[in-house]
Amino acid sequence: QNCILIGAGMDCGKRRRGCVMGPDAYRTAGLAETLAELGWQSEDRGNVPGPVWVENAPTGEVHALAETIEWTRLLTEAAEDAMAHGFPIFLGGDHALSLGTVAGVAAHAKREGKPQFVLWLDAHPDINTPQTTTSGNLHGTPIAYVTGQAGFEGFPELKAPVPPENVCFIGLRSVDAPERASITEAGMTAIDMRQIDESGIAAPLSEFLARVEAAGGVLHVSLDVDFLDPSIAPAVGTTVPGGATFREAHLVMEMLHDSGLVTSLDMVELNPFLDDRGRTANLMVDLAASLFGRRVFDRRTHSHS
Ligand code: DIR
Ligand code: MN
Ligand code: MN
Ligand code: MN
Repeated sequence: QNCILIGAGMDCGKRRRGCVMGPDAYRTAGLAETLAELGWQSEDRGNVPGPVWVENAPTGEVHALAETIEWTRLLTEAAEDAMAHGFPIFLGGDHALSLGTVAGVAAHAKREGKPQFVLWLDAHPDINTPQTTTSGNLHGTPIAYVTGQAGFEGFPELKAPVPPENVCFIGLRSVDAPERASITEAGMTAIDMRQIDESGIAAPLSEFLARVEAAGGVLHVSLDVDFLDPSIAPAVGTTVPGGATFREAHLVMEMLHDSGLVTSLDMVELNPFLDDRGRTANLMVDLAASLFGRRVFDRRTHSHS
């Protein structure tokens, strides 16, 4: 069992800076050591040398477009390559990095002849396009890009668009009007916080995992820090109250582990500059530990290789 750690300190997907420090915060919090305790060897490939956005570079209404396109190219390649060598963990960096990571893992899945599924754990669906965004922040756009929506001129051509029905959002509580429209139109599975209040988080997740399993699919998980309630995870620029609790988040990760379906992971939007003595970085590493098999007792009902 081999993990590949890829630092992607992308910081130009929004205006507030600090996500550039994310990869080293995860290393400092002991990610590799934690994985080793769980029987996973990791190969740390260091940080992808993407372009650094500089304040006075020319930008239009969309923030750091050229830099984001270049990051997308680099990360698509890095992700597709890493998939052939192990389980990649992309250490963000802001959520714009998923423009590349999801495109790359989906390209790999296509070559393997397997359908790619995506679980988006986030307060936001990140399904704006460069046309619909009102913030101009491209970290709010990766789902639109990877599902092949129009409006991404200049970005690398997608080798394998993810079918919208293969996307599941969990944790939504901040959705822009054009985003709501495209989620409905595309028929994506969108679990908002109200549904979690009403049914618990396990039922809708089980339903989605059963679909992935039945399709013989592989699953990419994209974990945004703001999926979590800000009271337990303050180190993120876009805090939204009413997020997942400590146990809801661990339960998701534990169930994902038991499913045996997850083949790649993004850990995004950690801004260590906003953290409180490393508690958010530590929590994110602990959540990764649950995904990689840390548990109190074994409850597995079926096993995958
Ligand atoms: C908003 C916020 N929907 C936007 N998105 C955020 O800027 O497009 N995503 N914060 O994480
Ligand atoms: Mn996000
Ligand atoms: Mn978010
Ligand atoms: Mn399986």
